[in-house]
Amino acid sequence: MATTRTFSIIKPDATRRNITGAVVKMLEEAGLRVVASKRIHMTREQAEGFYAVHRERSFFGELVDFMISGPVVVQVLEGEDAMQRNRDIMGATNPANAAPGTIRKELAESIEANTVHGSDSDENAAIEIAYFFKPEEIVG
Ligand code: IDP
Ligand code: MG
Repeated sequence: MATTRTFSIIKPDATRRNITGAVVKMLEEAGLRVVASKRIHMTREQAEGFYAVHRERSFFGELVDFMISGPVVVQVLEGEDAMQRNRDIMGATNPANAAPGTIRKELAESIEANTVHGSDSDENAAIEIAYFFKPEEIVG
């Protein structure tokens, strides 16, 4: 299995509760390495562009409002099969359905305020990484 990269966001519910360290600890314990990280407060335009694939979904407006309600931590994660590994440790979108030991089961507040984003394919990971990071910001 190859070493690959994926894109992660620690969402505003986690920065608000001061639990970004707890999230990173779970990512690291799952075998992922943070090779780039920055705390930002997204603009509405940035959040709408990032979630453009969801713009027809009923919750799009609320999702954008939530994602700009506070700072987030955008990250590039590296590891063996990083995209799938990250999705596995994140758990299901709705924390009520997430498996024990996953970030969303242990830490998330709701289906919307669910603590973490993770790319859902290697292709989208590359697109999402490039949306927030210049190549020279990914330092290993
Ligand atoms: P994912 O984050 O597990 O990949 P997606 O279906 O891509 O889930 O949805 C993107 C984000 O939109 C979710 O992480 C969550 O914050 C929000 N979301 C998804 N479904 C709902 C919903 O039914 N109500 C409100 N927010 C939702
Ligand atoms: Mg998704």
